[in-house]
Amino acid sequence: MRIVVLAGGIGGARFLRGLKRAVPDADVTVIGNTGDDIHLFGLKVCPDLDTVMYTLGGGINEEQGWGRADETFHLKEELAAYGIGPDWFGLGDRDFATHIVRTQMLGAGYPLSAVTEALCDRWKPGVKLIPMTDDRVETHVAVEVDGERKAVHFQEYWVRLRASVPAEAVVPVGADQAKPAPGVLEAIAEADVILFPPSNPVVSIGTILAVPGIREAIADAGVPVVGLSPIVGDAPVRGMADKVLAAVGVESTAAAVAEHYGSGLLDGWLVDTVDAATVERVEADGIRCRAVPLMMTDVDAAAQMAREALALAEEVR
Ligand code: GDP
Ligand code: FO1
Ligand code: CA
Repeated sequence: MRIVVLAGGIGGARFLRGLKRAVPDADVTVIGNTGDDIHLFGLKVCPDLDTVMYTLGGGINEEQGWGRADETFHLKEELAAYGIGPDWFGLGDRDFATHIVRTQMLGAGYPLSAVTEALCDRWKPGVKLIPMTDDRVETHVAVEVDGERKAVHFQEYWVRLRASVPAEAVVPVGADQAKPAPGVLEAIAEADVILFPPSNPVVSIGTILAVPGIREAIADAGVPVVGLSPIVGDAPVRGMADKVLAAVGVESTAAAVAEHYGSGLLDGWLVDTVDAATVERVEADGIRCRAVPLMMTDVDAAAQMAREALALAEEVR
């Protein structure tokens, strides 16, 4: 079975680990969000690609959900001693190596997709991980700070400001000019099923869908497209998805997120059992909906979610 998954960071990665356990022999292609990418200290950092790679490769910091296990921060401390920032973004020594290799290869002319493949040669995530695009796309967030309206990089909004101010707009800068990376449209066209894991609908999956051609390819693939709600009990399970959903005028409910994707894109939608009352509303929108446990408390729970998603896909096929 060929499965295509659009993924952000933590939610996407943990779901993928469950999917791998549920269907070990499946051929899984992951289209990763690169809108979170940021250049720091002259290095290219790709948080969502790395979160997927480290989680599936066994190198992730489990508690945090991002960054490396068994990490130290000597390099960051040394940079700080030189007065070199930013100090608000935590890059560890082990993680730095990934960014150095990536930046070196990009400098030598390799596209991000080839660099990602090379990094995965070490981590062996067991999936084909492809960035959504080789072109530069950067998610910016319009905010008002001290009466002044400005756009900040998504990481500055999320990590430095901790999404403490309302997001007035979210813009994937460069997306309209970006092309899907090699292999993205091919994987979608050849898929037996397409899954949207419980990833951020705006800044993860929304950004991937903003690359011209990807949304259309999914809608035209003619195979079941099934999503899992990242909103449980009217709130994000973790992170601040409610802030960026508000920016695009979507309420933080499992049903509203399904409607945001729309029946033109989604065939099936899983909501958590606590949101069972919303199933009817989603089905009224023409999206087949089931309520099942959606908390990824461990890999087995994530694997069960993956089985439910694949079962729903068979129902709507
Ligand atoms: P990020 O890039 O690290 O923010 O990760 P993603 O975009 O892939 O996923 C973030 C989303 O995953 C957040 O909106 C969370 O609400 C959601 N999420 C995280 N853990 C869980 C879980 O156990 N169950 C569900 N249903 N959603 C989750
Ligand atoms: N998230 C934080 O909340 N604080 C950090 O200092 C931080 C550093 C960081 C470094 C590398 C990396 O791959 C991810 C990192 N993240 C950090 C996570 C990341 O910013 C978020 O998970 C996503 O980009 C949000 O979608
Ligand atoms: Ca992300």
